[in-house]
Amino acid sequence: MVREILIWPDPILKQKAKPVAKVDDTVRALVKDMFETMYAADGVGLAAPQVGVLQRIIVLDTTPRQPESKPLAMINPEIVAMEGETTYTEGCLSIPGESEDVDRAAFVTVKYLDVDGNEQTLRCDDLLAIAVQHETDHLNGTVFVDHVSTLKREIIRKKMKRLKASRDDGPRASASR
Ligand code: GNR
Ligand code: NI
Repeated sequence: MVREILIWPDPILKQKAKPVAKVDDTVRALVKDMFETMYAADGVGLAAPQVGVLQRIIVLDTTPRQPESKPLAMINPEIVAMEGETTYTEGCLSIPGESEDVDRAAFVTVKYLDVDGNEQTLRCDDLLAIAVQHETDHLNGTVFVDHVSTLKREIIRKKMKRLKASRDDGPRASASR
């Protein structure tokens, strides 16, 4: 089931998500919905708080629609090492149409539970390293605009206010605002 993605700013997106106590069928059903939602929205990652669930779960696929596409679901992910520096122009499904440069670590090592509850460790590079940092930010109540200047953030806040207004009562009504 494709779920609705919350648009920033939303109080849910500012909260810290809770660790998953047990990887059970409810968690696996949520992971399935998160993949469906991420692919439907053409994203490369999605964090549970974006669909209104304050649990520490993220899904990733940095090469969707490719034969070697590798869907990754991470439960209780924890970045245990960061190396190097890089800058990437990031977007977010909760901030549609906007993108800004964000400084990140170039490589991250992440520990997590897979959907079978087994502990995994993965060293990530390229877009996957960026996405893991972007998604774990979501679990801590942070979005990419929290890493840019106040001015840029406030401009984006106004744009999202207009976007939400147009979704709430149609583009016609918001055209006069
Ligand atoms: O789909 C997404 N693309 C993206 C591009 C650059 C840096 C980060 C991302 S993650 C984003 C999906 C999303 O909002 N996940 O929370
Ligand atoms: Ni995002």
